[in-house]
Amino acid sequence: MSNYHIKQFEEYFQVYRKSVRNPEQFWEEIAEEHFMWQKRWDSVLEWDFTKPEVKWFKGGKLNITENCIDRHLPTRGDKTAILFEPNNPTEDAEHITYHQLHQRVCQFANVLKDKGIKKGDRVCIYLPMIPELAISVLACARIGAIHSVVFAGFSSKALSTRINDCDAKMVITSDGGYRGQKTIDLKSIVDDALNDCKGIENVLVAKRIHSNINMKDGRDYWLQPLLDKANNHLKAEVMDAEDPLFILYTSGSTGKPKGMLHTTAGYMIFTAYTFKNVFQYTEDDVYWCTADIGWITGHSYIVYGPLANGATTVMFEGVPSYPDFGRFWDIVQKHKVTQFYTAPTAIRALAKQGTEFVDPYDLSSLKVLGTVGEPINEEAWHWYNENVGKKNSPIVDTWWQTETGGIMITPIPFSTPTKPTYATLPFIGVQPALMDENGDEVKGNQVDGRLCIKFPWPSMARTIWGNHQRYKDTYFSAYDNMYFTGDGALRDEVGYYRITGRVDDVIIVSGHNLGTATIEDAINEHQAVAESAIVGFPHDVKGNALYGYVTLKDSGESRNHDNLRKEINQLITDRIGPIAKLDKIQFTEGLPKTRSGKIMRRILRKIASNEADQLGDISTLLNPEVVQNIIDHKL
Ligand code: 7RM
Repeated sequence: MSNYHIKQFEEYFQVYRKSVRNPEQFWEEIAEEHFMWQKRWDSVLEWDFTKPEVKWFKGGKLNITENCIDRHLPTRGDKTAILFEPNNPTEDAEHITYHQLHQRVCQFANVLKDKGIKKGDRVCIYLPMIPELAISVLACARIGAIHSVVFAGFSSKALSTRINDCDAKMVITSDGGYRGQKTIDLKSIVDDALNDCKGIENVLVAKRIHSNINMKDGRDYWLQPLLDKANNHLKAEVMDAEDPLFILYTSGSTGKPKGMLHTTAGYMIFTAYTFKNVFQYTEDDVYWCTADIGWITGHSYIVYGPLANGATTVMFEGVPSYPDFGRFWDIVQKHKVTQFYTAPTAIRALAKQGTEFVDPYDLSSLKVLGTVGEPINEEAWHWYNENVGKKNSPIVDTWWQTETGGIMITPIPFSTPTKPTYATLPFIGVQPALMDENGDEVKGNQVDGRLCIKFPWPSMARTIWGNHQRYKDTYFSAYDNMYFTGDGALRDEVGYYRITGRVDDVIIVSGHNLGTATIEDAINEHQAVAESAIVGFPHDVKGNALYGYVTLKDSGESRNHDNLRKEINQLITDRIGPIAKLDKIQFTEGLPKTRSGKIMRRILRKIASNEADQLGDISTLLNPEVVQNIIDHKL
């Protein structure tokens, strides 16, 4: 039996037990046998959640790019590392081999050094999903610079806030990017942002859409001529196991984004190990995660995890709806994708279009399907299982966070029996706990509580950049000696976990705890409903009452809204009980969403509570325009 590759349910239990009984011995063995080090560590783990401080493999020396690239060269030099599928389906896909990736990363790293970037400097990357994005991330890691990727859909204001928060010295961007039929002018957004950023010395600009852009003399440089002159070899910087690898911003309960800091060795080991097992990756697979590298899912499961395993990882520039809603399946067929990892919001959007966009494609290459980002509702789960997986590919519902760095609760496909809407069991080395309001752990099964983690895992974020106190307050203060996730969860009769949503999405009505996700599931069963979001608003008898925002599949006024309201409340009564009935149901054209597809219930809650004047900055939403419309039609 190999601890590195779990193939059976029995093995999962055995390895899990080992990993929690003696975590240091367990992770030491994985680190030793499956990675390349320049110097061995002095201690495997030192930790103290009260400070909080966590150190994995202290004193160990390595470079993550040697593990992700160099070590594969003798055996996989000509294998495709990155398979780039452009926005335009008639443009050829680009196969970047490990050998080519090595050269391109070294060239890029030499350019960074030439421009004065040193170990520990922060480099902001604001690029669309083109190969330069993955390559620049790796180039930073090669020289020990800390990358801070900002999703290229964020506004100039969001960009400047992130550049200034970490004092970045350089921005890497492009003239623009393609997204379906549209182009986005990234360079002008950067120019705007930099009016507020005094610390930026240089901007490197990749050419993608050949648009006419402004280049500021002495500050801005076209990337390609610099790369052409750069040497394609560079010895990797020797990094300490706990040296910072990257910062990635995530939104918190307050307005200011949190710069989550991840370090080198633990992050590498956990993303690699989870990738191998959660996707049951084997040598000739073609793995595709549809996320953007601007999110943690892209960092861990497009770039680092797959490359650390010598995998072929697909990078898709476009959107699921271009040239039509069959694009994902066209790509799966074309590249014979074996593992496909996406978000519930994408599945729901595709399901809404009907099966005529899926049925024509040969999806028989698929072995494992994954979801991540939010709770997946039953309807979407079944649609995915039936129409994409043909009931023949296990679905891994993977729960994790920017803060956790890697997948924490998940089935192991072909081993763990799956159950719709359940992320199932903790991954190897992960020790979850459910906590009640009094700060006590809820033991046993068929219980619910707030999801915490009791013991460090290798890829946990080490701090919030520049604000360790906020890190402590947000994650280590709700419960003693626990990492608090901010999510609620239940554990069923066999110990499976179901993530019920952010704890701030639980609404207490007349003393009853109601999960918005549960109510939304009930509503979404209605055949006319496309999507819904429930929030609480103050009620003088019940404490809180429920306000539902509902979008319909057919937005035309073809249905009587009062009848629909009755039917929806009847469904809720049937599924949950009359206590969960909604006081108000507003039909709307759309729901405000983050760029990663999460419904912004905070905004809906303010509107329902007559606090629409306190919405704060909504410019980073995917669709800020729906907000005014919702306010105008508030009930
Ligand atoms: C990977 C990612 C984290 C939050 C997390 C949850 C929610 C993520 C699932 C999920 C239910 C899942 N990082 N979440 N995965 N909820 N089931 N499988 O999304 O930092 O952007 O978001 O997302 O609330 O706390 S994230």
